[in-house]
Amino acid sequence: MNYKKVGVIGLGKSGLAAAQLLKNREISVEVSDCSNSQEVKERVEFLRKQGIVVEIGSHTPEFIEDKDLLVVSPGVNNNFVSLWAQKKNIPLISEIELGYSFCSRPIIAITGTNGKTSVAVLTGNLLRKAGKKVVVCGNIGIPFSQVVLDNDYEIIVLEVSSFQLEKINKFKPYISVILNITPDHLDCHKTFEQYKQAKYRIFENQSVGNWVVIDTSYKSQVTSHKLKTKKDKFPKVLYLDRQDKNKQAVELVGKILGIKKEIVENTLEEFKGLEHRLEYVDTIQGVTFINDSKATNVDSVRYALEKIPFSTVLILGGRDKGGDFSGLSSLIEKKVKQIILIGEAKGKIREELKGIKAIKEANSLQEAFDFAERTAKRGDAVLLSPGCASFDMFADFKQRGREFKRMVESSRRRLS
Ligand code: UMA
Repeated sequence: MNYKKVGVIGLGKSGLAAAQLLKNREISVEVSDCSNSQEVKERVEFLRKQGIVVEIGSHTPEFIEDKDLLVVSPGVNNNFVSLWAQKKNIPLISEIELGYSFCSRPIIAITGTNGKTSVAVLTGNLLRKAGKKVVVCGNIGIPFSQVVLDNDYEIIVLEVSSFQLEKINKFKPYISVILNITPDHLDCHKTFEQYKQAKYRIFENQSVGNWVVIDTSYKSQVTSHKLKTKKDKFPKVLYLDRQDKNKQAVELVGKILGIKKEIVENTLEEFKGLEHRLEYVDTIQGVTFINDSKATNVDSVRYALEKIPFSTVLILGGRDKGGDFSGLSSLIEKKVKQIILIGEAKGKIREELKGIKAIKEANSLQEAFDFAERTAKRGDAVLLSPGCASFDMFADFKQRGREFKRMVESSRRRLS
């Protein structure tokens, strides 16, 4: 890497890892975060001890002035920092692009609007069973740059988001997997088309010897990319054409890597699912409680409602990401007996679902839970599948899910 002074924008998990990786590679680095939170201050202290300069409280044009590269955290979007950088001709890259520039191991990169964490975890399990030293990282919670710094792996499974892909340059996985693309993050990407284009970037640098595993409905996208690329340079493509796409994706990755069929089957059989993703919590007095807090977009609520065999009291809402809830109308008619809305998106969702079902608004998750508990009858389910981000009321979807589970637990104690 030929940069003399790099700026890292955002000091969350990925910014912290990026700064440490740069420092470790003896590249001069400074960090800027717009917040003054306690969490940020703790990270600042940690970095300052290593001699890294950090600006907090706001981003300033002076900060970027002397930088020749900016590494932008995935959560930093449509920010004026990009405008300043554009004016000064300073390139911007994402944190996975930074990690990639120091990574010499093969990467299996997995993206998609929904199901990418499950496929990443399953792929990790598969490789582990096949005797490989594997690490599963990225959007799942462990920054790629951290993994590159630790350098303790032979193959990497990387869950990638559109925000990370939007700012790649040379990022080139050995296998790329695109599971599905449905509207999400439209508060940041502005249009669905922009979001899709960011996702397709996962294979733009791949070439002969690499593999693309992609939902068959994106065939035309692959074909047009092939036309742009010289034919002999293009990676091999395998299409996902079954209903159970997540399972098929893992099977195809297993096939590419030459892993025995029995190992693939065992891995799939043993998988118990993920926390916060259609997670069964308890059944109390005949009412089943399901935590699907990881459902942060409309399509994942659709998925949950399709799977759920019960008549459902559904808790929806949080911070809106630009999804259209009216598309859920027919499923809601069939499966939902009561909707309870929480968070900033209450008004918008009420408008989009007007006239469909009984809708109640609650001021907190606790209030929603109490009402759901009173409304649900034996044989029903209470489903937290918000279809929105959590940041208006919680630190993240995990905290939201844990709160829900705590409420179920206290209800269990009260009633038994
Ligand atoms: N910040 C600024 N300027 C801004 C905006 C934010 O300085 O304009 C600062 C904030 O004050 C904060 C930091 O940036 O201190 C937060 O950075 P971040 O939002 O990029 O979060 P990280 O902690 O670095 O976490 C990121 C991913 N977050 C996002 O993509 C929003 C995590 O994915 C990921 O696990 C982590 O890197 C490790 O790779 C989370 C996520 O919500 C789970 N992902 C989205 C999703 O799954 O839908 C894409």
